[in-house]
Amino acid sequence: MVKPMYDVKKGYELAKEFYARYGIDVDSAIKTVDETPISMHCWQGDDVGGTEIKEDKSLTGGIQTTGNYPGKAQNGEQLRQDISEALKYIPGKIKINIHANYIEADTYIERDSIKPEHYDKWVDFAVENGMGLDFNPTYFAHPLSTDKGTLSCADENIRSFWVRHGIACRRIGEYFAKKTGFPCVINHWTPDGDKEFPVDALSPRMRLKKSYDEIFEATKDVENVIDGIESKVFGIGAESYTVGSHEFCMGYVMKANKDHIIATLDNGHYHPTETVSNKLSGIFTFSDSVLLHVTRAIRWDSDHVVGLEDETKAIFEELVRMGKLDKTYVATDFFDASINRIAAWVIGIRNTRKAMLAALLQPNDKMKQLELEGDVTARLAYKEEFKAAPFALVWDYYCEQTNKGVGLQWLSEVQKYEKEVLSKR
Ligand code: RNT
Ligand code: ZN
Repeated sequence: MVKPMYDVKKGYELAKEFYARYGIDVDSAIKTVDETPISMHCWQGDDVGGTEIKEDKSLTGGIQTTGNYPGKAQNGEQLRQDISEALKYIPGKIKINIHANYIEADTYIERDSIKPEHYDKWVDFAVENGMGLDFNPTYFAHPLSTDKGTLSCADENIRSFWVRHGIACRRIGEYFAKKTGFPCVINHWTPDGDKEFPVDALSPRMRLKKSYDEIFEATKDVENVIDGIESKVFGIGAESYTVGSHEFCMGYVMKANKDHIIATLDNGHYHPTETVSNKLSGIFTFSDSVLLHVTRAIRWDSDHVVGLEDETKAIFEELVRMGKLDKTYVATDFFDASINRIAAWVIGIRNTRKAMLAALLQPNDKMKQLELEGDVTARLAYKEEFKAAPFALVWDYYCEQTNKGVGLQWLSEVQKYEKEVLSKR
């Protein structure tokens, strides 16, 4: 890699001195950041297309990738090659997160008949790299996923088909955990909803509850799998009503009262004035854990690449200040097809980890103390002061230490890969 543009070590020493004045231990912050896993979503690499053997691979369910940047991965091999390229520039512990439609079999396998061995190439990849493997049922992009719904469908044949899919996925999750040695986090998201507000809003929700109950009951022997239940405010084509609303999903998780069933909060899934950062303490009052889908919503659930913006930082500040970072499963979920897809991963996941570091490099105990004493003036002074603290110098040092590229060093490498590999696809 090209030489650093400045003396990174010197910058780190200076920053260390700055933070020490506030009693902040830079090295322990680096250690925490490095050891906190981020689950890297595979679907940024191919616009959520998947690797099922079928004609129509169009994306449905009210989510969309926009853009047509050349070089998208065409199969599992290419996708893993691209993930490996991105991982060269992403520091810290990573898990790989795949969807059921990233199956690799010789023929089309129906979603309710998928088996662990259909994912062995992903398992081998994870094991070779010492990483955990997370999973997601794919309740969308399928002829039986229509505006009639999936797990909430009134047609019993369709509903039970998707229940069987959920069951198969939990068994596959257990297999992943066994093979990799890391627990498998599964996220359940259904696109079910209505363009208009339904006359009967309750029945679909009762059926969704019944479906989740059936999935968990049928697989209650499954071990080392954690299940996130993801809510959403609306999707394209289902603007008025979402069966798995926030209240529904939170209600389901709390009522289930099982360690492995937790809420998934995707920060693209709320009204613009609602923030995930502000919801976390409410969730943790009643639940021991949470699954995060870190994304960036522009006006809607647009799934832009994660930015180092206020809400991203606020989410990690909340987790650090509550002492819940190690109780949180952090996963990324965005899909931008308008830029180099490897750069999208690198920018978004680096930003996620950078926000984590920025949150750890704050006088959190001091600010809590000031708040307790009612010194709200000093609290604001500290908060504002640390927005411009030199955490980037610590970040650069961390990237150098882990050999993941300081600053924009990764960019020319990714451009080279685009020229040598992506442009030839
Ligand atoms: C959709 C949800 C869901 C998906 C992935 C592909 O709005 O965020 O998590 O993005 O499962
Ligand atoms: Zn999501």
